[in-house]
Amino acid sequence: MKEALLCVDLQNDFYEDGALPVEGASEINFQVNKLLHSGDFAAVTASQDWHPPGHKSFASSHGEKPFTPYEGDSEGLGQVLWPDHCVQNSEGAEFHPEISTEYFDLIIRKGQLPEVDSYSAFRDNDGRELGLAGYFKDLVIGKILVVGLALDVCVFYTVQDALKYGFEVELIRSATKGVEAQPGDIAAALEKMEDKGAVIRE
Ligand code: VGL
Ligand code: ZN
Repeated sequence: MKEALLCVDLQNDFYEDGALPVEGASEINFQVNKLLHSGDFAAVTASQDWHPPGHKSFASSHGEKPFTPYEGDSEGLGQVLWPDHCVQNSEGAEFHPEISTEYFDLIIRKGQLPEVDSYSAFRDNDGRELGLAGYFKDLVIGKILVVGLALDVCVFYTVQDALKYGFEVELIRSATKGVEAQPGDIAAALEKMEDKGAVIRE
């Protein structure tokens, strides 16, 4: 079976000095690069969170503090408001300088609509396809190895969508870290992904 690697949101803003920092994020770079250098994959893909300034998922757009709960699901937004992050063309939106991005065959930029968020690399929160599933199907990819940030947000939604589209999914635990916006988010995300059929590999 042909395998693909999918690197979720390995961008400066999700690393320790970024706007929406994930604790220990830089510790995954070694594992991610090992996979990138392996030559094991029929396709190497990456998602890049890519918001216009004033995006509706930003707390600042509502005059609220970051991590305020937000009842915006019907508008394709998540459950909390985020600090401004991954603004298009900003340094925070760039891939981390340690990541071997020269191996990326395809980069999907998501979260570009001002009023809709996109946690999954496959589709916006309101269901609009971003093209990744078709790309994998065309290449007859059967299994996707997922790595990246953040485990309990974009990785979580990406893995569930990959399963929904019928791919086998392996999450590489040593190559992902979570934000834990609410305590227990990481454990809950891992359990749910496993329940739905993802293999969690060390
Ligand atoms: C992400 C929150 C907001 C992520 C993106 O990449 O996990 N989290 N935007
Ligand atoms: Zn975002």
